[in-house]
Amino acid sequence: FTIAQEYVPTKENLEARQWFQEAKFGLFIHWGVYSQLGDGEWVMNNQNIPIDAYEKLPSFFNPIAYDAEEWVKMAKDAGMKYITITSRHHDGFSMFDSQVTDYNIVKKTPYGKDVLKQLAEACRKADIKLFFYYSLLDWHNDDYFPRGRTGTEIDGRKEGTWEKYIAFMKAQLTELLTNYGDIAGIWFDGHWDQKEWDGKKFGKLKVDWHYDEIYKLIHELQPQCLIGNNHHIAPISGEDFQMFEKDLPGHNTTGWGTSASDVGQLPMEVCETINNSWGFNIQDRKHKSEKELIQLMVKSAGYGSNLLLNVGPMPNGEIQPEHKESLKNMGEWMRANGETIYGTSQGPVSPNEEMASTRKGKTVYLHLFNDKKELYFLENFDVPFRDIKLYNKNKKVTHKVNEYGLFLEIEKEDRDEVDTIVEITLK
Ligand code: H79
Repeated sequence: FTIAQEYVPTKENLEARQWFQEAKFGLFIHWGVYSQLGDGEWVMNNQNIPIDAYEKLPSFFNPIAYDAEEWVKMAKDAGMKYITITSRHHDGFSMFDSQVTDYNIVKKTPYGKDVLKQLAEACRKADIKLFFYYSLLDWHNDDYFPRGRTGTEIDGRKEGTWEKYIAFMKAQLTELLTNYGDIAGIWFDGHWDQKEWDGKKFGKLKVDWHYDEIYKLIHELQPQCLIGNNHHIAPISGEDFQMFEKDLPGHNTTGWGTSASDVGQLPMEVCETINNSWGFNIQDRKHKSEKELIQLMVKSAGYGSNLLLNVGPMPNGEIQPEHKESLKNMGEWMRANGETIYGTSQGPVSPNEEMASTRKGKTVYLHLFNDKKELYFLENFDVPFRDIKLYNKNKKVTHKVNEYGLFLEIEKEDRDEVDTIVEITLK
């Protein structure tokens, strides 16, 4: 018998994890031929669009306004340290030059160019790291058989062979990790498609995803490449970070989130939309305010996690103007306060609706979100400290310690509508 080999990350990989953990803020990009319908990236499934009808979409995908350098500059100005882009989403269309399927941007669109290649070059020039999102599930490929629980009504696929599908994914991942320089990570999604679901929770997994082989292949090609998988369960051996979709670590407001016991020991990343859609959606009016977005980032950091914030570019290749505006504002905030976020780890006070905390060495940054409140009580705060003052202002904060914890008094004039930052210097 054989004993399963436990994954041991290489030195390069551990260094990359350290970089990742300190990076704290990245840009997620959902862009594909679906963007043209303005109804999100799930449109093929949601509207049960047959294969032959959906296959018309690439024939007029021509993003003449796409400027990779502009995207990268936007991300950088927002204070983001990396970009994660959809190389192939659930619709199965490859947004890159692939030799193992013709169903790709170079072969099937009038645009005819590899958008990932351009992005990879722009990222390299600007010193931004690049991750590829890669869907495990596929609504187009015959070999994605047995079918998962989504896409079941889509007409036009034949029955194929699972092992061929695994080989196809390996070939594409080899392309993605060979033709685009150093790739910071692969972001898998769709695992849950092959799990039973009773309307409330997931059940048994129906297939073997061959993660052992796939993860090994990735790490052999690029040892520093960080593997994450949006499977909504505790990390699997071979993974390097854990992501949380639309929920903070250990939370489950979405119904498919995680419980505290699912949160592992790996670097973490929360992903969220600026509005309520990943792919371009013309009817989405749920744009989050600057305050909501910044507080989300701060709370993520309060868990020691990164925030991967999404934009869904328009079919012409431009980013939605209101999303650009949000990112610009976040960048301004980051330039003033980034010191309290980048390179920090989880602070001594767990995040809640009213506060979060981050920590760097002997400094704790306490982030207070309620500008209506004068007295803050930090229960059981028993870390010995020297000094408490307002961040970036030369002003002490009135405070008191007793057997219950620490009391802070924040005067009205010192409160910030988005985040009042208090700096606690530890002994
Ligand atoms: O790429 C974006 C989305 O398209 C993808 N992940 C982000 C990053 C995503 N797809 N689905 N979801 C996220 C969550 C939806 C889960 C569902 Fe289900 C799968 C809804 C129905 C099937 C989980 C399983 C909830 C019910 C069954």
